[in-house]
Amino acid sequence: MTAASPADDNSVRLTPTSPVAVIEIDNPPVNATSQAVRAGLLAAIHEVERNPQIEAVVIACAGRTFVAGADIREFGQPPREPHLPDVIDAIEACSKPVIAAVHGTALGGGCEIALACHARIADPGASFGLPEVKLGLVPGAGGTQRLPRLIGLEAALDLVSSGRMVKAAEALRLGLIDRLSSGDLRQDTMELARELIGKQIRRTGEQPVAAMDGQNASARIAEIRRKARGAEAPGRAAELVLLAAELPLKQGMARERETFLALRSSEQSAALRHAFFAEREVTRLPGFDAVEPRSVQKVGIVGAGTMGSGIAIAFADAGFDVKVVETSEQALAAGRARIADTYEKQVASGRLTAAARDERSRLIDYGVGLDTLSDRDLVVEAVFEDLEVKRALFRDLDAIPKPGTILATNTSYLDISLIADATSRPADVVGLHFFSPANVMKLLEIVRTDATADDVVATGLALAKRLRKIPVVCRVCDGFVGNRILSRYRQQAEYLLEEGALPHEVDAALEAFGFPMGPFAVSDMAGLDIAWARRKRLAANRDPNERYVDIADRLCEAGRFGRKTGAGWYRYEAGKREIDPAVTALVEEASQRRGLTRRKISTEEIQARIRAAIVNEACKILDERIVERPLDVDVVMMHGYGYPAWRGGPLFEADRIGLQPILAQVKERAERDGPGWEVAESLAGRAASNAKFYP
Ligand code: 3H9
Repeated sequence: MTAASPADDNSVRLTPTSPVAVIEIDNPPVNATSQAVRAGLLAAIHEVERNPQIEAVVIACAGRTFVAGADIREFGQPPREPHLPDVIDAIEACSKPVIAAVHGTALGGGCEIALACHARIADPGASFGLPEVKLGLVPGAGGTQRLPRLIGLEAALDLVSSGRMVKAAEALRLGLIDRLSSGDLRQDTMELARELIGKQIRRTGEQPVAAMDGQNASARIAEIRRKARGAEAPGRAAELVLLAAELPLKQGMARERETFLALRSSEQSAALRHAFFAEREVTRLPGFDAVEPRSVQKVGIVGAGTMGSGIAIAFADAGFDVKVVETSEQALAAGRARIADTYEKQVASGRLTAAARDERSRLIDYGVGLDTLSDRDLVVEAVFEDLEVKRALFRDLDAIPKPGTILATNTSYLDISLIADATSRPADVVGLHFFSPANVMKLLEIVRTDATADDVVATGLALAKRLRKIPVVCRVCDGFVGNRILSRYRQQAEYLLEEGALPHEVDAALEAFGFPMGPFAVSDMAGLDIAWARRKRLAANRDPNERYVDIADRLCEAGRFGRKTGAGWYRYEAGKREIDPAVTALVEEASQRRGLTRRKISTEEIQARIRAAIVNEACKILDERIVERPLDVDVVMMHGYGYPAWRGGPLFEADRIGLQPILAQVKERAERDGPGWEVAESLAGRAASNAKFYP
């Protein structure tokens, strides 16, 4: 029997074998439900209904995955018929059994197709999820109404409001799928289809849903909204899920569609779509398409402190051969214990199996002294943040690994060109700035000097992909992209203290903005001592005209290094953060020393000033060509510094709200705050002409 193609572009093929036919979706790269796929699926279902030889049908996908959702690129355009909910309704209404054969990821609209089938079978490696909330949407093709009918309200609330994916085994436990394939997925699905011929069809939309107690439901919704930190979609999605217990499918779906269409044209969804594509775009550096990366399998890590251990784990988790070196047996033992402890915690919490821990631990070898690094393809230095210490280390390192080995530094502020100059091979030197904890945080700044070879930068990008990190390539400047912006943002936060705000007010305003934590709470968590040491080192070179707030120095002088000492910007009673009158007194004294009369500062002013500080510094970074594109800054801020993704990052957001008010705010700060706060050229130019950072 030959395959017919109900889609114009061959993206959906029907093989009308008897008694079980196969509909195959083939729309690379991820089988998204483009208009052609929707039309093709509908035509195929109609043909299945019409053809008396067909008694059951399998829906399967070609390529690496089942349908990974609606085509996100179509969201900026008016919806085109046939709409996915109608196609999916036709699947569910089919008078012959329809079985989904799932491999790869069944996400969003793809998961919704599977939910509407009359049975679902999956490859053990498959995953399922409704990630629409991550795009500022709710599922729009029945997901909120059908999922609870299969797995109950409680579990559906969790999946729909978090957007989390579940693996096939969990999907089976939850009742989302009926069977796991034990070998050949297609064959197993055909078998299941034959079993279902002549049996009563089980339609998901007709299944009852047990309601949830009203109080419990309200508490869950409140909790979901709180966790969403300003993102609208999770709460809206959760409300729709609850409707499944109250309304028949058709009415529930009408409500879902209405919400979906409203959110599809929302600012938050536009921002989150930008975030989605920006995360992928950063991996493609203009002009680097044809540059071949170097081959890396053996990695050396110098330094087994917090950063070094985290980096070692990140590489071992990705299957690299890792060697960690320290200067003494004692320091090495401490590092080894730190790594073992991290893995133990992962096993205890169920995130890692004992077998995986053993396998990863085996990939990490330990040694004393740099000499043991001679066979490495890449060496990452993660020692004390001091230029001379690092230069000396690179001088020693220069003589050891073979030619072509990449020498990377994990510095977060220092001038990498000066570090590279300490070697005879500056073209092989690059910054790989990991964020703490390095095995968890996704962001990786790849810092190139003027001398760094192109294939070294390309290797950084290729490594990021293997490490499952999000890379942003930038050039050298103090603090690179993220820490440079952070310094300005923190400085502005401290100015606010001197002028009348208190630490908890600044933190609360920024948490209301959508940051997971305000800057003072973050600082207490990270510890105040490292930044203090850095300020002391830089004190001699500081511009005496720059407005300098010394409250943090005074906290440190009093031994208040943050959570670890029980006190910092707050005091901690049994781990709980509390406002400390001693800090209030220090802040008020600082205002007096500066001769400022304290005033009440509104949440809006705090947010506007911090935003202006971030955008202005981001523009300076663009002006200096530290990064190539505005989206590079957005990605750094969203993935390394908690800038709310539903705002799309600072530069995307600046365009959406308009540059004029931001420019006005920056000008005012520049006048008041003096050196360091000059208006960025590109901000002044763009705002004056109303041009935008994004087209
Ligand atoms: C939805 O379904 C709404 C419905 O409820 C209702 C409708 C009415 N569309 O990530 P990768 C591209 S909302 C268009 O690098 P991986 C991606 O841009 C949707 N394009 O691969 C990239 O292109 P390029 C719900 C898409 O293996 C290429 O595919 N679904 C889409 O690391 C490879 O992607 C989602 O939110 C798409 N839906 O990860 C799922 N998806 O090569 C979003 C991917 O030009 N997708 N592309 O850069 C993902 O999470 C990951 O892509 C996936 C593969 C896990 C599938």
